[in-house]
Amino acid sequence: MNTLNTTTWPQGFLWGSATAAAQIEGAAHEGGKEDSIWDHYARQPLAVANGDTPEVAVDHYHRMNDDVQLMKELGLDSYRFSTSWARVVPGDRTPNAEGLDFYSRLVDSLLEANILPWLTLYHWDLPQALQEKGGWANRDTAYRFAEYAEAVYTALGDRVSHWTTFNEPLCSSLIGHVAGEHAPGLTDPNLGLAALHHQHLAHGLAANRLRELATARSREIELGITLNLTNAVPNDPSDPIDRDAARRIDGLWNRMFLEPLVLGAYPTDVIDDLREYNFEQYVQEGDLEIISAPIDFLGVNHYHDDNVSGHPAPRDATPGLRPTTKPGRSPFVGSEFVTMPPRDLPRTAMDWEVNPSGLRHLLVRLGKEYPTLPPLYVTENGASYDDTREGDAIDDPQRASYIAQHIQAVADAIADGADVRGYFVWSLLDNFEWAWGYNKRFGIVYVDYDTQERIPKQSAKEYAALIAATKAAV
Ligand code: IFM
Repeated sequence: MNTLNTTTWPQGFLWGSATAAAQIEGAAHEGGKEDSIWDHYARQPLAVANGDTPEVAVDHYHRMNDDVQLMKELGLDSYRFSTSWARVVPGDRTPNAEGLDFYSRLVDSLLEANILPWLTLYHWDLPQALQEKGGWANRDTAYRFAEYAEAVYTALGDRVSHWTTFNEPLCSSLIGHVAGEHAPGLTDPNLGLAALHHQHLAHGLAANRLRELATARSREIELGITLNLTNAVPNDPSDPIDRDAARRIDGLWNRMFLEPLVLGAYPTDVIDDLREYNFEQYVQEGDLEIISAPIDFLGVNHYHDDNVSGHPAPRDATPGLRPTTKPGRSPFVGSEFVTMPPRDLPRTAMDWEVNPSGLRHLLVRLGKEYPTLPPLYVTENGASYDDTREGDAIDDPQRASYIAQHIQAVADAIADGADVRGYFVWSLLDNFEWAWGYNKRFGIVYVDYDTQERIPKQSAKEYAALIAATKAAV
């Protein structure tokens, strides 16, 4: 990492790391917390690899102060974490003071360590009690989300300036409700599309509510959302079937999320692709105005591009880019059969291609295609590899190199004119990787799941050295 040009970084560029409540906290039924959809889903047979659950995770709930100390030692400017709705408002009842107190102590601890708290309100863990009332397919959940946002703001708004409404709504809508590979594990395109629109609405309602609350208290607030955006690359650019499949994936995965937020409209080609589902039935008058409430930043999560073909995959094809616990299911809506044959690139333990130029391309093209976009932050980027522990050292040269190459790609994007203001590595700690359970390690800090011991990996040390070098260069 030290070979990176440390002088290209804009003043105030934020170096951070990210986690999410359900992936690290544990204490799933402690301190007043009740089931989230992930607690419930993980208990279903075959839902999660090895039958793993978020019940204990990496016990961050009890080790929070030590984890903040680790962040301080790494020299992080900012820590991106999420609050658990099921901890803050368990069972869809009234706010839980003990749950809010945990986040209040976390925020105090971060500020004490001079680390900017970067708070995400929804990283996929809906209270199960709300799922039982229809979850995201029920429009009412959007209004409940704004109430939850207000409860968190009331407790933390005096100290937290950076607020993200949603993390990767693509996953919590289509992957959870169409592919069935994430909680709530449903496989109904109609529910997925309803969830997609209701999550957008929830974003807009919460953004407006947070802005009003901050204004009434004369507080500065930075508001945004994080999307997982991709470059959909036609497998054979000369093949019109592959090109159209790439258009559909770009439409469904990128533009259906970006455009209502940024342009106040859904992309017409995708609405047309979805005509058999009558997507517009979910959109009421005034919704798009709410959804396109101004934001101050866009968080971009990017790990790999998507190589898209409109032709059926060969029977023996390498599994696709999503967990394959339920082969045959797909996060696509529509009748096309879209596959992702591997390109000739190195791959991570997730079988995701390593292609840093994709990140550069994405960051640059976002600014060009959407000139009204606010500043960008890379709110997640990182890699899973099968780490092995040799005594007290974890050498993870592949992850260290992945991170270094992607940080270089961010520097190159900035040089090409992209307005990128920060980079958050995913993840601070090894953790519960959703349907993959504890099988996939993304942390720059190793966690021994038997003892909960934390050991910074080589990648953590190199990331810390890079942060220190960029600061020294200013
Ligand atoms: O672990 C996830 C995270 O919760 C959301 N973005 C992708 C990461 C790696 O799969």
